[in-house]
Amino acid sequence: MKNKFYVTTPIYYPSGRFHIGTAYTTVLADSMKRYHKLKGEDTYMLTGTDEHGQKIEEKAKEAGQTPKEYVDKMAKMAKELWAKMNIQYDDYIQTTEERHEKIVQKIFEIFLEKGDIYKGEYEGLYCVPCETYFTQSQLVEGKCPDCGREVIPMKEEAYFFNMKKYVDRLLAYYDEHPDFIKPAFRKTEMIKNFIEPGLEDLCITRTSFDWGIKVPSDPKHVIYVWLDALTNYLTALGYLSDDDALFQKYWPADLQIVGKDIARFHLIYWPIFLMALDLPLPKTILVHNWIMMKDGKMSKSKGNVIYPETLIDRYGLDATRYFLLREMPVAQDGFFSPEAFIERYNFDLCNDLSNLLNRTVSMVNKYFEGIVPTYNGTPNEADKELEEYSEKQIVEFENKLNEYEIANSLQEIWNLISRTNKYIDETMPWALSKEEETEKLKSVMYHLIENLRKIAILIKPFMNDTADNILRQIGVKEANLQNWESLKIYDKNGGQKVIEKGEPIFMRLNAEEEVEFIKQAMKGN
Ligand code: ME8
Repeated sequence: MKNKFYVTTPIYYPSGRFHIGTAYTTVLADSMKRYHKLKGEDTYMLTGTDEHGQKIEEKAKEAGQTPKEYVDKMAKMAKELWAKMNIQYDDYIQTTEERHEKIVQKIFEIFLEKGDIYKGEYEGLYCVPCETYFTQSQLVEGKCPDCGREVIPMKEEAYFFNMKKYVDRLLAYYDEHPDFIKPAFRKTEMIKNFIEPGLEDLCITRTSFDWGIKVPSDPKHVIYVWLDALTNYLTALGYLSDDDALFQKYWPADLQIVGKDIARFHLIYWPIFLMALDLPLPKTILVHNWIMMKDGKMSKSKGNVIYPETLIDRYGLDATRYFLLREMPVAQDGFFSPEAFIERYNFDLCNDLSNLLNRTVSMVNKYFEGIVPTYNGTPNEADKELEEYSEKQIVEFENKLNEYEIANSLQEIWNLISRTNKYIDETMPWALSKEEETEKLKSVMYHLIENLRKIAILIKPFMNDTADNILRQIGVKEANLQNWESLKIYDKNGGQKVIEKGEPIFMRLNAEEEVEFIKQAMKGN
């Protein structure tokens, strides 16, 4: 049976345009999906929007719309952005869809019947934008520890989920499954900050607002947005519905990607809900840090927000995706600055990648009239060294990617690009041509084309169109020379390939002008 790969992003809170930080999770999930697909696995990717709660109710009112009109408009906007970013999701779930609401109600009743949910009274300090209650000791300088805004005292009759019952099982699970939480320090953080101080039972209903899924047996209660939202990963697959074929096939998820601010919900409550349903837990939950600006978080009031559309329209999708993935260490915050973006473009994409392609294609045209020379010889020292280096880099790349060190995995590809550029300088094809060293020259051209083919396959999950463009320019048409398996071989049928020189894939930018352009665009946001 083929391997399967189910990857999810958090479902987004529909509160406006997505900036490049929020787009990061989904670009990463899409890249992981494409990588597994390229390896021949049966993949499935889920994204969506988290559409209930008091904040949405208020936003819709401000916009003069019903909450449903408001969230549908937001979901449409999100889908347009994902189309522009070439995100290959298989399903988009809105938590206001019937397929989700019905099952959340079923899950609530199951918990109630099992005695995992009980009725009590909740009193606490509530952050409206985060829809979370906090205790006094969790506040930071008297304000919400997540968003820094004011909290208000609230009291209401509510249902609670008995988290304490599952704490020991959760800790044992953490212990026995080292791959469950990545990076590992997030596990320590959960234990130290939330479990050791004593995990509170979680209040899972509200009566203070209306916009949410009603408790079927007690409809003045609305199901708390986190129980509602988290279960989307199951309901989208048809869990507990008449047709649960997708659920049977894809659950448990192989990878769930979330930002650091929602780690607590995904690393503590989510696994406990799954345990209470007697369901297996996702194989890995990857928590990534944030993309920050030099002056801190992106925010409209600071005038430092950058939207993906601005970068895509001017520099192309692949440059935008590359920057996001390359600048984000995952376990630490990454930083956006106009200077860093243009530098990555000019150095990594233009100098390193685009030039390697241009130089190679021009030389095959010049020395062999555009036909990649057939090569059946024995590689000499320099060629052999290049072959071995390439093999090693592919292994390094996969090792890093499988540990979800995305930026480092891209670095390994760029090491291969640099090494291949260096190979041109070392072998000096122009001198070989003058000296009429035809066999050596053939070998150099052949190795360059083969390395470019490998580089194109390696970057394909992240930069699909650039990869296709490279493969077209170097004349690789056969599907079996574009798949992951073919990274293992040096294809001996060079003579079949005909170069199709095209435009350079990335052209050098005027750094000063472009930095200014991005700065102006940020001010305009
Ligand atoms: O959290 N850099 O939705 P959301 C990187 N609805 N990632 C960032 C970021 C930044 N600057 N800013 C935000 C929600 N994110 C809930 C999820 S899941 C059952 C419910 C990430 O739209 C953030 O960490 O506020 C989160 O993973 C995602 O964007 C969506 O955030």
